[in-house]
Amino acid sequence: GGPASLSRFRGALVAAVLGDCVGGEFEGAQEVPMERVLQHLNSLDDETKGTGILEYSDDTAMARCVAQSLLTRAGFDDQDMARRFAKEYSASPGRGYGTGVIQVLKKLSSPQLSDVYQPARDQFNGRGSFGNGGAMRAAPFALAFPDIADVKRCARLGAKLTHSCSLGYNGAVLQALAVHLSLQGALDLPQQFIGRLITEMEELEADEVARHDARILKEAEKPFCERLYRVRDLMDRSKISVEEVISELGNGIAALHSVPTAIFCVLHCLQPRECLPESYGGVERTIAYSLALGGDTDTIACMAGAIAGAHYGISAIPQTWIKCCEGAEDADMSAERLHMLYHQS
Ligand code: 8NA
Ligand code: MG
Ligand code: MG
Repeated sequence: GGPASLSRFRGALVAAVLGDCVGGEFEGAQEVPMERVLQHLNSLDDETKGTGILEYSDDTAMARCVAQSLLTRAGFDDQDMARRFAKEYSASPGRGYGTGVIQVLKKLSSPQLSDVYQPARDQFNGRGSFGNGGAMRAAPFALAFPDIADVKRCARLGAKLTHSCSLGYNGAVLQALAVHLSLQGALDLPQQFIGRLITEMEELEADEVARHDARILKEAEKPFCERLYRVRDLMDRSKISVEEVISELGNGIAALHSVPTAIFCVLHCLQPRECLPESYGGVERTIAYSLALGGDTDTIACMAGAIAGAHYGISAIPQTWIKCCEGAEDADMSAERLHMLYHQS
């Protein structure tokens, strides 16, 4: 489909859920041979195997809250979104939330709370979380607002409800921007795509607070920019080992060690790769490759899935995968409603 077509919206939200659901199998594993990844993915196609339904985790649980809040309020409403996070957590606490964020979600359910951003600010002795929990749920912001300034502002505030460290919320903005650009068809020109992300992050990371956080955490002056430059170098290489990707970009639970990695996965898989089956389309390649990196596989595959799904569209996603993943059909319906909201504004 063309820029901002319904197919792209559906692809983005559905592939994000698939990445989360199929990625759960390997979350936290440091070495994941591609053979095991392909075995796991093949079992989804084989109905006789009775894999059953793969459950979604915190990534999808929170993304559903974001989408529902944006739809119900026809825009960003921090109180409403915070309430939904808290309610979702208390209804299903066993979805694999990070150990820190649980404290925030408990505090957000208190009726006495006057500032919904305060619990997040209190995390980690006042430094705030730099985890990828803000980024993993950022895709719906890109699907709700056509204006890039709204995407940036709302993705940042939405992340700050749980992640007040700039290395946490800037990761969420980067993820939302990647989905936003992909929806517009920007991945047709990969060099320009990465160039635009770098330009945007150069501006965001020039901010005083971001520079302060980077200094405290002993990161580069502009940490996300530095990583995106590495992505740009790596994407031009025809052969690159999994070990090298992990050591250059990371595969961990920090936004800095996972959002640029997810973006790299999408770029690397724009073309067929020797290590992946020829029968695979772009979404399948991207998700399979993300899982083979190990580490925070559900979250990296979820984020890469959203960006790739926005590029290839819903037709690139196997029905057999959709049927195996909890919440995939729901995501498809939310995407349709977000598409209407986006084109209304
Ligand atoms: P979070 O805010 O609790 O952050 C995740 C973790 O990052 C924390 O528990 C800390 O260990 C560490 N961390 C974050 N900020 C700081 C800081 N300022 N100082 C020191 N340590 C810090 O949770 P989240 O919502 O960001 O979740 C991130 C990931 O963890 C997600 O992938 C989610 O699925 C979850 N998770 C990961 C694994 C895994 O093995 N990779 C397992 C279960 C859950
Ligand atoms: Mg998860
Ligand atoms: Mg995870």
